[in-house]
Parts: sequence; structure tokens; C-alpha cells
Amino acid sequence: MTIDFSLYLVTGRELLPPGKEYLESLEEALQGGVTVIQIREKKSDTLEFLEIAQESKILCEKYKVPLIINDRIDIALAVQADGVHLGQTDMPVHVAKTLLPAGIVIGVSCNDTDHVKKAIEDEVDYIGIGAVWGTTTKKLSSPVVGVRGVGSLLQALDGTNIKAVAIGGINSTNVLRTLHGSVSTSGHRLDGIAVVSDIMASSTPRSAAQKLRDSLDAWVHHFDLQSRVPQVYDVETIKSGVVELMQVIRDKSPLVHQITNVVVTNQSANATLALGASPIMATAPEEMHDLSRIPGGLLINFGTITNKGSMILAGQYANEAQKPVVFDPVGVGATQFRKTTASELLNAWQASVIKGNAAEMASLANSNEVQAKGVDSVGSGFADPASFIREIAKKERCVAVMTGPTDWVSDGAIVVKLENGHKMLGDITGSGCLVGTCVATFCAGASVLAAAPETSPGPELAKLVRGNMLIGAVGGVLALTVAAECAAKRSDVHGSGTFLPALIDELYNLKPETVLSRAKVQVL
Ligand code: 3NM
Repeated sequence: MTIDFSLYLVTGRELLPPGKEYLESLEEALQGGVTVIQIREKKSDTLEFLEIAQESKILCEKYKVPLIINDRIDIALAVQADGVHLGQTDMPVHVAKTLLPAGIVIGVSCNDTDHVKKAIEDEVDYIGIGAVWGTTTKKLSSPVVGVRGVGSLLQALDGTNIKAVAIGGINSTNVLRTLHGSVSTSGHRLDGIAVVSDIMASSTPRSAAQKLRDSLDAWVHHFDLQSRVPQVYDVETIKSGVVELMQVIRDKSPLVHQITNVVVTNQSANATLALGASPIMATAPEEMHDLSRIPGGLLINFGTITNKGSMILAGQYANEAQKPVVFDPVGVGATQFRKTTASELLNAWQASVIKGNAAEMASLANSNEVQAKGVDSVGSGFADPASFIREIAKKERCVAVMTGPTDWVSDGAIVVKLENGHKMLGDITGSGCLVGTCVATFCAGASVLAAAPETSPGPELAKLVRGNMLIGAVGGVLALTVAAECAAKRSDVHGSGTFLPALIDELYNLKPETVLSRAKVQVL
């Protein structure tokens, strides 16, 4: 039988809110759009489990939704369930198959690629990948897989017909992030999400299910749309998009919330103001939610990691509000702590743009091709930077920017090569951080532009970020590098000390014509 795995409810009667009956909750969940139900009874004795399964089966038949039994083959047989779900310490699949009738659906829980390989060998019908997020519903015996980890497990299913759902801590606020961020580099996506508490613990399970359903439907539509019509760019479209954003930033002055390092905070705020936007350098966790409600964008720069909790919260709220999250993993290769933190942050939220120098991007991609010295990149860079940047954008599901004498930007499909800038940028501290600030400012402009009322609501609901982040990223890089060229040739610049204020002045006075005439852009 074919099962629609999109909204998979796993029961948990112990989570029902006071006054809510199990069957009432189940029926409301079905009305809200649940497509498959697994009865999971870890504490019941056999008779109670059997009765619950029988009663649930009647409801499932009424709504024509398949019923799956967790762990207990005998109960599955007794109620003629449509499937069984087996954990790694439950009955092995090959044994279960000898007991079950042909055609019954078999699913297994997978936490790593070895589990997935075994599931393929065992020819199961689907796998449950978990736990994707932390959860208190089940005592976890293995580490949390993380959104990006789900993608690696999905990739291991390439070439098979085995379906996959993610489970663990999924709710209406992180469902899009889970779906979007778990798509593998090969394009393999989840067939659905499995939830317990988000529906079972709700006093309004119908609307809890409906909320998940709406996000799922919108996302599937958006994913299909994206895979069918890749966006086409040429140099002129990119340049005119950038100057449009320059104007939007000056007209609308979007908020650019920056959690950045102590070395560059002041100059970053000044650069943001110079472009016409409004900086706020807030770091207290208590204010992250309020700030996410204001139109604009977010920069997370971890040059000095002292606000990890706020970085996590700010990014998650920004994802929820569909606002840009620009991540600048300063010196990520320098210490193990930075590497672990980068991975933690990228699992917690979806970056819209990741910006780094060659060594930082190499470290994120686990490549040894370029080495770091502290926060700086050493050596001559990648042999094939265009392919590298395209792959990392694809892997991280966002726009990637690699800075250096030549700057590279990719959305995973096209690569934009930018050759503006001046070597004096290397003589001041935090010029890379300033690129991040300018990118965040332009992405904030792109987000404000896209939030205009004429945008269509359907696929928009499914986006983790509104606005064209590729143009935002290119715009930020161009603004800073073109301003640097203008600053370097001024007669009042005598060295790095006078270069920095001149650079802020040139950002302040930057004209669209200057950007259009000086920009050295190639689309590859
Ligand atoms: N299995 P909630 S996590 C039943 O990792 C179950 O395999 C998991 O509950 C796994 O949606 C989990 O409330 C509990 O977080 C999921």
C-alpha cells in the first residue's frame, strides 16, 4: 500500500492535557490533516494496548488513514494494522517479516548512516530519522541528529524507494526549518514529519495539526516550484537589483540587528548608518524576540563568542519571522570551540547567507585546501573556487559568499564573480566583518522589498526568508568594495588610520551610478 507520510502522528497518551480524551484528540488531529498514525504505548500492558489499538483503528478507518503499531508485532497482527514501526532494539526486521503478512508496511528508527544502510539491506518501507531536535517526550539513547544531519541520512537513501520522516522536537515554529534545512546536497527531501507532543499535548489538536499541514503543503509547493523554475540571472539584472536595493535601504531604513564582535561593533554600526539603514547591536536574550518582529535583517558574527544563547535565539526567531540571517563565522577554523559552535548554530537555524574568507569557508566545508592563521586566510586559495562556493551553498541551503582579492557569491546554482576592492581593506581590522554588515544591510533591504503587499501568499508562507538573498549578498560586497576603491584614491587618505573614516564617508556618499560604472561582475 502507498502511505502519505507527510503528517505522521505518533501517539503519546500521557501527554494529553487535562480534560482531553484520547479518542477525541485523535479524531480532531485526523480532522486537522494527519495522514498516518502510529500507536505508541510504552507503558501499557497487552490488553490495554490492544484495546487502544482497536479503538484507534475504527477512527483511522473512518478517516481512511493508515494505522501503524509501534514495536508489538502481535498487536499489529491482532488489529490487522497497516504497518509496524520498529526501533533499533526492537525485533529485527528480517524476523518481523517472517511473522507478518506480505504487504504490511515496515518502518525503522534510524539515528546514523549505518542504521540507514541496514534499513536498505532489510528492504524496509520507510525510516524515521531522529531525534532531529531535542525532545522531552522520549529519553534519547543516541545524540540528536540535527537538521543538517538528517540531510546526510536522506542522501544515504538515494536510489531507493524508501520513504523518510524526521522525528523529535518538531513543532509549528521549526517545521519549515526542518523541511528546508534537511534537503540533502543531492536534492533528497523528507517525505514527512512525525510529531508527538505538538499535537498530543495540545488542547486544540485540530488546529495544531492544521498549522503543520499548512506549512507542509506550502513547502511542498515551494520546493516543486523551485526545482522546476531555477531563477535566471545576467549581469544587468544583478546590477539593477543591487541599485534598487540601495534605494530601498535609504527609503525604508530597515533595522539591521547585529550580534557581532567587540573589535568591530562601532564601525559596523557606522557602516550600517552610512548605507541608510538602522543598526542595533543588542545582545541580551530577553530582547531577541521583540527585535525579530521589526522589519529588517540579522547579522550573526562570532568573532568573539560571548553570546551564544542569544545567537541561537535570534536566528530561530528570525527564521520564524522569515527574516534574513547572515552568518559570519569569523575564524571558525582557529579553534575547536568555534567549529563546534558554528555547527551548533547552523543546526539551530537556517542561515540565509554565510560569508567568510577562504579559510573560514574551507573549515565549514571540512576541506584542507586552504589553511587559516587565526582569523586570516593564508595561501593562494582554492584551485576551483567557483565549484567550491557552489557546492557549499548547495550543502548549506543558502547563499554563500567567499571574500578575498576576488569575491565569490553563489546560491547553489549560479556563481557570481566580483573583482572590486582595494588592498588597503587588508590593512584595517574588521574589513571582512564590514562586508558581513553590508551584506546584512542589503539583505534587510531585500527582505523589506519582498515584504511589500503585492507578493503572493501561497508559496511565500513556505519561505524561511523573504527577498532575494543572492542580490542582497552581491549588493553588500559591491557596496563595500566599490567604496573602498573610492576611499583609497582620496588625497586625504594617508594610511590605514585615515582609510577607515574615508571608507565610511564613501559608503555614505555611494551613488548608484558609481556602483554601476565600477562594478566588475561576472555570472558563471
Ligand atoms: N522517537 P516529540 S524522538 C517517539 O528519535 C520518538 O526516534 C524519536 O516526540 C526518535 O514530537 C521521539 O514530542 C519523540 O518531540 C518525539
